[in-house]
Amino acid sequence: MADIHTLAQRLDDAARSAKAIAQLSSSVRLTMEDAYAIQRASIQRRIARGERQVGMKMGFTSRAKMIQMGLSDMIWGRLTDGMLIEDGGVVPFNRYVHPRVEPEVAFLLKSKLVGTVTPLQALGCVEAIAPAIELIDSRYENFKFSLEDVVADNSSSSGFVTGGWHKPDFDFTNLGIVLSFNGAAVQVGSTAAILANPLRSLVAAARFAAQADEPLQPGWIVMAGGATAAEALRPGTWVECEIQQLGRTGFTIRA
Ligand code: OOG
Ligand code: MG
Repeated sequence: MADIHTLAQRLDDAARSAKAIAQLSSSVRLTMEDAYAIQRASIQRRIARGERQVGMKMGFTSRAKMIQMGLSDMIWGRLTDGMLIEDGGVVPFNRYVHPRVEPEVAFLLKSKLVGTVTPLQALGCVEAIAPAIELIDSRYENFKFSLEDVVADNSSSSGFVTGGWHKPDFDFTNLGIVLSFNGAAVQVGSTAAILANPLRSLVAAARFAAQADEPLQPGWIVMAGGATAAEALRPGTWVECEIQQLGRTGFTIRA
């Protein structure tokens, strides 16, 4: 049986020092239950240092992401205010091990959401939607992991930025997306790549929240998952995500 707290500390230390570690599964046998317990314990360490949970992220909700990472089950992670990147802000490269970015859609919740819900019920809990970028950074060497390893590592969650919020009173199921580095497109896609409708990611998030007994809270942000494959960041890059009808968001990663 894995020692949850020791493993959580190993991952938390790796994230804070931006030093990669070996996959946990190379030395211990982990179940998915262990993996989520480790994730929870590592986030509790952040909370104990004064961070606050501000939402949830979904992972592997598009074919592009599943194919890129060779994994095909949906996963989730916890977002804290310490991961928030200011829209148009600057972050230092050396805070991360081997950062990547991916274009996403973010939901801002206006009411509690948990359990088995329909897409329409999920939509009823959404205050607004925004274009977003997730900065993922695996704490494992070579950005390689099993499903249990990545879940324990908070599903690679490391940073996120959101643009302007829009009332969700229009059809956002198939909006064009461009992810660009220094103004040049590096990934193009559509919100339809996210489970054919990003609301389905929110439906899944509500189900996971019920399993974890941690309802999604009003004011929380839910990141729907990368719509395209992730792109590796190089120091000194201005990253931007533009989504049709939703506008843009971005940041610069400093050398
Ligand atoms: C795991 C996290 C996946 C997404 O949006 O699919 C994820 C990873 O690719 O490192 O964030
Ligand atoms: Mg993501």
